[in-house]
Amino acid sequence: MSKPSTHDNRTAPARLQVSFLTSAPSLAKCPQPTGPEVAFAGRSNSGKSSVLNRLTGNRRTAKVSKTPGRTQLLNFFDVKEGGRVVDLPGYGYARAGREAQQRWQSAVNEYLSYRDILAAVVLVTDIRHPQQPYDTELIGWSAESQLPLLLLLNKADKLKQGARMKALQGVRKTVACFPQVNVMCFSAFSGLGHTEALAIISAWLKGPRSRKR
Ligand SMILES: Nc1nc2c(ncn2[C@@H]2O[C@H](COP(=O)(O)OP(=O)(O)OP(=O)(O)O)[C@@H](O)[C@H]2O)c(=O)[nH]1
Ligand SMILES: [Mg+2]
Repeated sequence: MSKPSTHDNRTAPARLQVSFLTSAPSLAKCPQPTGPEVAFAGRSNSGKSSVLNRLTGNRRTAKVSKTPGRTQLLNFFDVKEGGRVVDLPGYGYARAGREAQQRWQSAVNEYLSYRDILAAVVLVTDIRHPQQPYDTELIGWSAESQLPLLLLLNKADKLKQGARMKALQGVRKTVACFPQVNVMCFSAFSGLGHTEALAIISAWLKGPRSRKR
């Protein structure tokens, strides 16, 4: 028999255990709220779905695609230990057509503005192009809404260590005035940042059920 590990992992799960609940095209069609929800937002193709898959340890949780605009609905997943995670459609995908873009955009905006059960947001950006226009707006909005935000500089595997740290420091400086924002490098490919991000998200999912309005 192997020797038992001295490392206690009971407080930090190794992955988020989720099951797909439903997809919604608008706030009105969202499922009945239960526990806290953590939403994954960001530009199209920044890797929101891939990040979620890394956190669940299952490549098939959310659909990933090289073609931007893959996620077109609000996708809800029940988390085994309580709460939900929501994979949102991305913003800024010009080729989707103005009408489709506006439809997703207004569904995302409505969800972020009026979903009382929303506990926190994971903002996924590409480390090579962080803080694009709408990203900055979302950060400002989370401050006004008093909603915690985890800013992931995803695709960190695309940069060498020096460039990665430079990007991280640059972004940290610009968000220093937002105490509700936590920034970290992440790679859905290599798993960099996985443990830290998971600890933060798990704590949010166990937190109070709704935000103050
Ligand atoms: N190198 C690298 N590529 C990544 C990483 N995360 C995602 N990608 C790639 O980026 C592309 C977009 O990934 P998705 O997870 O579908 O992105 P998304 O933000 O959900 O996109 P939409 O649903 O269109 O908004 C895919 O080709 C992924 O394989 C990462 O950490 N490193
Ligand atoms: Mg997606």
